[in-house]
Amino acid sequence: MRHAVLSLFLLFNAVFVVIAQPFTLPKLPYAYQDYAPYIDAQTMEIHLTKHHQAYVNNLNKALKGTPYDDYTLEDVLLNKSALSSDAIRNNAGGHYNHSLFWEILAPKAKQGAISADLSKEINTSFGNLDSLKKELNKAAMSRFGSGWAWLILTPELKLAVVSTANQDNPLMHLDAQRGIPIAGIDVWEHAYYLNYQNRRADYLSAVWELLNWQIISEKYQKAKENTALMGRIAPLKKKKKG
Ligand code: MN3
Repeated sequence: MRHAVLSLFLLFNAVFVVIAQPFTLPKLPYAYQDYAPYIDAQTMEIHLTKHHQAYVNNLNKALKGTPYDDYTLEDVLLNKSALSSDAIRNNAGGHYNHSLFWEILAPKAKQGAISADLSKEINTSFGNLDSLKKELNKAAMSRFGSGWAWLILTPELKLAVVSTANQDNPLMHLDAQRGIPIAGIDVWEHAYYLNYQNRRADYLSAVWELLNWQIISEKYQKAKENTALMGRIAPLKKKKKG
């Protein structure tokens, strides 16, 4: 009997671990060629099946045998000790950031409308959508080297535009404004080099043609309601004056 209980316990744990990890590559919601002409099919395919796949593989490898090997992706990103490993930090960020990026992109015909709620909040925070676009593009253009530009919801429940280096993101313990990502734009050269070479500005204009504001609105709504996650993200400490 004891054996049976123990076996059942081990089986349950094994099943649980399989569900929690390892992480797997998500599927794109549309076919590679559906994002053209804004992002070409080859870039989409390489970006997903080579770059993103590598983050997934290396994340699973980096977590194996660590205390974090049954953590959810958010738990890893919020854990300062886990992120002290560059391999975990870079690849957990890479997996999270790209998964979000694929979700918010859609071909024109499949894009949904922005919600009244998010639209109102954008007007309050930035003036209008065009001003938000300018600010996000500025964050993306001024990111030296590789990184991301983000629209986030801060712990004060305000919208903000931030930028992070490499595969960092605003959920992490950074010495910067933190928040739940609502939208993110990948400004690594691998995201645009085949079609746009060094022309990051042209690529950014193209990305704006692919943003699915219905999904971004849903992400805004979910972030607002996710008080558990928000409670784990500390507000940015004000720098002492003087
Ligand atoms: Mn990328």
